[in-house]
Amino acid sequence: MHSTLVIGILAAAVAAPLANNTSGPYTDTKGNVWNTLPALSDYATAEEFDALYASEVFTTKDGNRFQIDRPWTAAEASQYSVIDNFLGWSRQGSGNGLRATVNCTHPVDEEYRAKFSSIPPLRTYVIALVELADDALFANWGINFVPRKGYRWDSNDSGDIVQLLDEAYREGGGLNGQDMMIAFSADSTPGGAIGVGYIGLPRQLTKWYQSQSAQAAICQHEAGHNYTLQHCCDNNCIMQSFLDLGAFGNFHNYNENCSGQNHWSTMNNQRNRY
Ligand SMILES: [Ca+2]
Ligand SMILES: [Ca+2]
Ligand SMILES: [Ca+2]
Ligand SMILES: [Ca+2]
Ligand SMILES: [Zn+2]
Ligand SMILES: [Zn+2]
Repeated sequence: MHSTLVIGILAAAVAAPLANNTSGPYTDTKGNVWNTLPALSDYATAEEFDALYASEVFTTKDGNRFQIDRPWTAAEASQYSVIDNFLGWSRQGSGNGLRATVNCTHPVDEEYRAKFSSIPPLRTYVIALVELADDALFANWGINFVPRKGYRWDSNDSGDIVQLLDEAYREGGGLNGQDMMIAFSADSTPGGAIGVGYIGLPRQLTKWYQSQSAQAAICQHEAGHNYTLQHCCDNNCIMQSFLDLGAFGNFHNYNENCSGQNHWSTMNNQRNRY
């Protein structure tokens, strides 16, 4: 089968009223209520933050569940900026003869659009980013993300990352008849989170962060959440609570304690979800 990748010209947002505009306050699994999400910058060390929140699942007022994908510490930033230059990205494989095409819509906010001189290079960048993100999904489980539509969306500059996710969904016209929303934002986000994806829903948002390959890794991690994965403690798995570029493309394949999941087999079971 052969098909041409087409992503539409960024259309103006459709003024269609959609639900899901009630991100917070958030509750955690212990029943605590959070008016603002905990931020790495409020803690002395990443270890302290991770011990409290790496495996926590938060719930919006709508009942949508998510986890906090924290930004890098300064030490991690220097470590991973070195790794970034040496990664091989092409893992496209056979998909084991299976195909699960996931057509995608891509709301892009004004700060992200401003990184580019015009729409064509933005479009090329987003398509390449999403195509990197799905390589391991396709090779292992036949999940093929296909960028189909782009949308202009203007992000509220004071929104937290979950509010950005919901705003992108609302102002980007929801799923636009596609299977999944993969949104992009370069807004300054209180708390510094780098991405978010609802657990078990086809909605995710990747922040402008570090490099195109780093953003592809964020997008892949959020896709894991969309396919019901939760954070793990395997230091070679992309589903850790912070971005590990060395783990790009890897999903652990055994029953792991922090997540309570086998990420590889969960993905395998969920491959036709969307
Ligand atoms: Ca690909
Ligand atoms: Ca693809
Ligand atoms: Ca904005
Ligand atoms: Ca807006
Ligand atoms: Zn996460
Ligand atoms: Zn894992």
